[in-house]
Amino acid sequence: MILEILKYPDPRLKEVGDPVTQFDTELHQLLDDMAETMYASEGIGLAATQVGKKLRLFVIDLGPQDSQPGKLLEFINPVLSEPQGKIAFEEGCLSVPGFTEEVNRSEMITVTYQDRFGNSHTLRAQDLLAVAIQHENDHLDGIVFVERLSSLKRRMLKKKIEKAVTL
Ligand code: QAP
Ligand code: CO
Repeated sequence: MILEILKYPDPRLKEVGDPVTQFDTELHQLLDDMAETMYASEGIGLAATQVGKKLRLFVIDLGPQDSQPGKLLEFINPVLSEPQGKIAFEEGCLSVPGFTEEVNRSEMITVTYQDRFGNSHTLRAQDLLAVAIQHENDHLDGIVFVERLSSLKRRMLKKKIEKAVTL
């Protein structure tokens, strides 16, 4: 089932997600629906916050990467650590459609997370995957990339978004 994606500045995008405690069929249905919703919108990442679920989980599929097919990744209760390096990346967001802006992130991070069955994993990620994980993890803390911009860029982007909304 395709879910409705909340659009910035919906106040529900500011809610902080609760840890997932039940690794049941309801959780699996939500993960499946989020993947379907992400693919239907041609996104590469979607967090539960963006579909109005106050839970700490997100899905990512970067699409085909150096002649490898795309792979769906599911992250539940992620915890980020060991940031290394810096990268400026032109980010977009399914909750801010039609707008992109360069955001500063760590180039490399370690993420410890659970899969849909509750098993724990650790992954060292870099470049686009590291950026995607940081972007989606922000959603779980109620942060949209717009809030990560310098004050000047943030003011300009917010103005552009307001203008587009009221058209
Ligand atoms: C987050 O972003 C992300 O404006 C996922 O019109 C951002 O899926 C991960 C999208 C940067 C890694 C790097 C945006 C689709 C999708 C739009 C997305 C749009 C249509 C964004
Ligand atoms: Co986003």
